Amino acid sequence: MDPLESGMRYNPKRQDAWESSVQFLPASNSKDLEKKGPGRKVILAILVVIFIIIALAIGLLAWHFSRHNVPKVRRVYSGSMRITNQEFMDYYENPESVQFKGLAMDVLQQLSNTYSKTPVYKYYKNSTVQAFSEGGAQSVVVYYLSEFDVPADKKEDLDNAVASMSKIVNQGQSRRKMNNLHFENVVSGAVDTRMTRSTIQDRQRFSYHCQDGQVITVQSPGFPNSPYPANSYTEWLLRADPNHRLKMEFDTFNLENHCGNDFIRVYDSLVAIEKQLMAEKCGVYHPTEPLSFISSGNVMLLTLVTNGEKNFPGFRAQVSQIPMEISGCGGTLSGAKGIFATPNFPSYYPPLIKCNWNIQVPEGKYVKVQFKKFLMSEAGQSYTTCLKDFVQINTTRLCGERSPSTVVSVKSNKMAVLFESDMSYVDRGFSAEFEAFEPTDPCPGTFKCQNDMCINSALRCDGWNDCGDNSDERNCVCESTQIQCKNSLCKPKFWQCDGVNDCGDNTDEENCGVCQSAEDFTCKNGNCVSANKKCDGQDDCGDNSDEMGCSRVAVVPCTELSYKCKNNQCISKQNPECDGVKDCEDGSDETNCECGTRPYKSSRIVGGQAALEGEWPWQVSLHIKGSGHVCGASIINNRWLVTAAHCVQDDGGTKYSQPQVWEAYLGLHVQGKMAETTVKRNLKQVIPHPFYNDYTYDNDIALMELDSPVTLGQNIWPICLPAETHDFPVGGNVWITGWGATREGGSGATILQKAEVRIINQTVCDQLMNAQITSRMICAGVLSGGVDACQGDSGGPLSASGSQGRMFLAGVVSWGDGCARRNKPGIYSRVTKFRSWIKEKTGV
Ligand code: 4AZ
Repeated sequence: MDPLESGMRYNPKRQDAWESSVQFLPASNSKDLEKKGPGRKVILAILVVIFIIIALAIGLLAWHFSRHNVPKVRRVYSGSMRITNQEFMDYYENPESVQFKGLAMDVLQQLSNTYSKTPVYKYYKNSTVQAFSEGGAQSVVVYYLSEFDVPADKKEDLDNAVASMSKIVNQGQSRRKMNNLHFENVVSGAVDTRMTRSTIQDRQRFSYHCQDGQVITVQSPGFPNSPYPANSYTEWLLRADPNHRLKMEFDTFNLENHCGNDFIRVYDSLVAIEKQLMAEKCGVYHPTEPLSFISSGNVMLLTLVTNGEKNFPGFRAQVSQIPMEISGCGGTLSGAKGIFATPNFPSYYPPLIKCNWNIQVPEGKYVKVQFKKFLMSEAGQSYTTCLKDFVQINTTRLCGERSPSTVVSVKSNKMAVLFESDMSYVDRGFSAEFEAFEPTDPCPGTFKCQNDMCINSALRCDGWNDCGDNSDERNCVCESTQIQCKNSLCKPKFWQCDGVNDCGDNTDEENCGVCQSAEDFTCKNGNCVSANKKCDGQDDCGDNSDEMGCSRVAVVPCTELSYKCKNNQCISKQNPECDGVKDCEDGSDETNCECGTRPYKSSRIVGGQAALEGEWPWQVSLHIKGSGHVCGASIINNRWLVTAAHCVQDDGGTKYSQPQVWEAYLGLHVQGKMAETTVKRNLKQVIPHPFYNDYTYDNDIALMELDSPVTLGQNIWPICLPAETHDFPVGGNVWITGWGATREGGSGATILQKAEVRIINQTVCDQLMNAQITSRMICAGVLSGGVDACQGDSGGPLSASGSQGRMFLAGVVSWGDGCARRNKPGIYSRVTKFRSWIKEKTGV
């Protein structure tokens, strides 16, 4: 803001006085001026000078006051530096000791002197020494916090001044006095403002020093008996003996999912310095997904910050000291094949580490390395130059996240692999496999991709990018079942017009609408209307499809596509249920939304098909008493399950239709292994759909009522039922889960399995399945084969992610032509078609 301008605005009274003084000016009488000659001119000149002086004074005052009106903000900076002319004493670990206080006072004095040499000193309030640690030979590291009250518009100047503290300290020291402390390695910067929130009421600090063989447990306040407190800041200062590192391993981690609210941070320091932040975490980590951190030296800081919203169970971690020499960091690798990984993989590598692997394969062969997992992401990293954490082979640098098809080869039998991490942010690193290959035949019996990967030859030209660089799909002659993309790729015909750009150049999604003109919009009912009629508030199509998905949610006539609110008004938003936005006037689209969320989501690291425990908390295993698992089912509230009608049809001797023959296992992960959270229930009633057709599998859905309600929780939780008008778009990704056969004719899985498939176009599916698909069915699968539901999965959920990751029950596993065959998708009962029947029978 311009200070003068604001001065005028803020001092209207002065302005009035100014105007009145102008009226008294004798110069207003021009005749007088003429008569008296030069004498009057002098007076006039004096008056003008006075006028200017007063104007300047007022302006200056106004500016002064306006400066004081700029609100001040509190800025907290953290820093650490090495004092190279002090020897560390154990007393320095105790802030109550005389020695600590003495050295702290000297540090603060000198710190204040240092700030006094900067233009930001006028904003300086005070500093506090947080801790000391060993700094190597004859030196001590000091960790401190400095507070400033700075006008909001000067914040950046202050940030810059503090960030360049090392320069200021060095300049100051060239003129240092004999008994001054000598500072080096200054690291400083602003503290994250969430950690200095004014709402924080509860501050706690714990300090531990790990001894050899000792394991220290750190846990969030109240753990495990109560959730962590609201509006709190807790820090754990952790130390190890010199020449050791700290390892912190979380065995429980359950925080709010939104890091803006509650989060932990791990620092490679004893004070919260951004430049030495190793990681920030929130949400839930599954016990099988290891979360552990290793420091670069003998200190580590853990902080927990919470706000006033929702408090979760919290965390527990074990802290121990490990030798500085860390295992798995580099070395010589020889032989024809072998594996290696970053230290602490699959958990986080330490900061400031450098590992060199020297690979040597038999003479005459060449060597290649395939990175099966590669996670090296960090804020501020450029993925072309990779200057922060990286892997280097010859001149090739790799960083960021890379696909498992990343292969690097050298034309030699020797390869040097270097891995380096910098002082901030750590990730999980890589696991890699090296292998020798014949220079003349790099992929014996298999297909060689351009990126040097070798893949099964049968995967060539199958429409799938198996190499990762598409080289297995180039130069193919398309089969009659495939379409030729403009870019020369071949893709299965069934992928045409499914809403997914499979070709990469959109060939498969062109000319999909029935309307000829490019200016026309193709309605869902096949009508053509002018494209500019879309979202004009009028139902031009006749089925409202031109008014769906518009940014403005409108009340529209009720059709098959519009969502019906409880007050019978229909709105134009697609899938508005439980999306966090109140779209209906009566708010009914956001009621009964305690569903479809899950504590664990599949992470980047746990691969494979086995689900995580608790990842699908609505999945049920239905057992016939005495004979084990038969079908799957889904929890829709604390009393009701949805399954397939074909699971509950009497069959010879077994009365599957009778509730007493069944037992339902809720919260089960491994067949035959009841966990603490698993609940077994008998059934009160079984209600198959009245129109279930045993021959066509039409209306293949049934309801089951438990004999008593279950307590809902982390591992037992309902899935959301979609509204009748909910749209599961073709090409959309959905999940199937179950303990069914892992291949056609095979036996069932012990651990709950999961697989991702796509919704398939209804017409295409009907063609593929010999015209057996009714509107009560929905098809999903992977048309190249290999992924599908199978025997034993029946009755289980087809889960589709809605907005905000909430899961909706799109289908119930029903039938198929074998399992996982090419061009034979899985067929599911379309739950939207049964929404009112479910409501009628269960009230859900
Ligand atoms: C079954 O027999 C079954 N491929 C379930 C699903 C599928 C096939 C068979 C779909 O329960």
